[in-house]
Amino acid sequence: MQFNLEKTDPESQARAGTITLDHGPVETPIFMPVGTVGTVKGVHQRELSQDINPDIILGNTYHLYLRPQTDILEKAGGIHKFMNWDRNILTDSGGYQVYSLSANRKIKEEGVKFKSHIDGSMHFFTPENVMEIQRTIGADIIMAFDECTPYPCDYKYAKRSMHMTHRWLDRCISHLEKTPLKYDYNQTFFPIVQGSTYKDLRKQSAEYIASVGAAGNAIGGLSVGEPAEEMYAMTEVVTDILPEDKPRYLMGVGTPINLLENIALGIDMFDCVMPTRNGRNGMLFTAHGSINIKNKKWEDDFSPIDDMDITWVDTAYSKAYVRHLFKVKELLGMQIATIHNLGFYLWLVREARKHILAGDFTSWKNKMVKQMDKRL
Ligand code: PRF
Repeated sequence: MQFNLEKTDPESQARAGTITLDHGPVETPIFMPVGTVGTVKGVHQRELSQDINPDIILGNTYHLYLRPQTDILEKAGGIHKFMNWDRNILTDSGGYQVYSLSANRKIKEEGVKFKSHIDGSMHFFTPENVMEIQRTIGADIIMAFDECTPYPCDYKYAKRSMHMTHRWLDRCISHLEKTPLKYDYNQTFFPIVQGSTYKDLRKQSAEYIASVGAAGNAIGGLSVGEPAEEMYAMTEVVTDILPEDKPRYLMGVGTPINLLENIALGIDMFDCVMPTRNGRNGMLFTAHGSINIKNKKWEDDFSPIDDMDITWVDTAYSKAYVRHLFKVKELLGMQIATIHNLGFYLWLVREARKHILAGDFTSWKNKMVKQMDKRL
């Protein structure tokens, strides 16, 4: 993997760059659509590649390990072939899903014992087996196995957990060195900063993570219920320390406004279920604020869902029609909302990139934040 930093905004820490991976270049800042179980829910690969057009999408180790299971992915020749996606993929390690989804999980130094949310079966994740699973899934970027602390989290727990995440990181790295690649392309490993909402812990964690010299670095444990201002304060502490010449990935973030504020603090990569999940619930994001398409006020509004016409669905369908689809629970409503929202998120990060390159990111960002902070 190579990272070429093209420009930094004069008035903020925002950066534009290009990450080069074996399944093509990734222009940053980037938003990665979430494809948890090997599908970006509700979108065909053709629509994803042609209409939404991301350079990279995300998959989840936890989910893929449970279903279809790693032996099937290995027989398929890896996740790209299995799901017919020939651009880049990043897999999260399960270090978040295991805490948020599974029941009866027991976290120990050795690893995490957990009960599947599907059938109640027992499983054990360790830094070592999670690296092997990610080798078999075959994503281009693979993540360290970490513990994502909840919010709020007491200082003592956050500190102990952070140190364990650091020890797990050492185990991930030494095991990866012994685990050969399964397919004919490279995999790049990203470690994850933790430390909850404590500045001193975040600083310590960022220094530790920077010291391992990985090709890219991630920030976890944020957007777990803390106020946005607290998230931004933590991002700032960490981006100040993480190396400038490596991409920085803020995991599981966030709203369109969160994206722009964190880009301003030096983040290059994001992923979040919000555009897809909220879309399936009838929430449409636009440059002028968010719309609850199920609202009665759209019943006879035959104007396009978004006159910006970013993806073809924006002007092909009226608000009244999409509201109707949601009301009668037709699949097409969710599909339209998903394509629209992902199209909007990708547009937003591409615009951010354009404005960083043009040198007027900060004034554009401030205008957009004000504009998007509305419910229509
Ligand atoms: N760790 C991992 N994945 C994550 C997170 C984390 O802390 C988050 C936190 N927002 C989202 N996804 N491994």
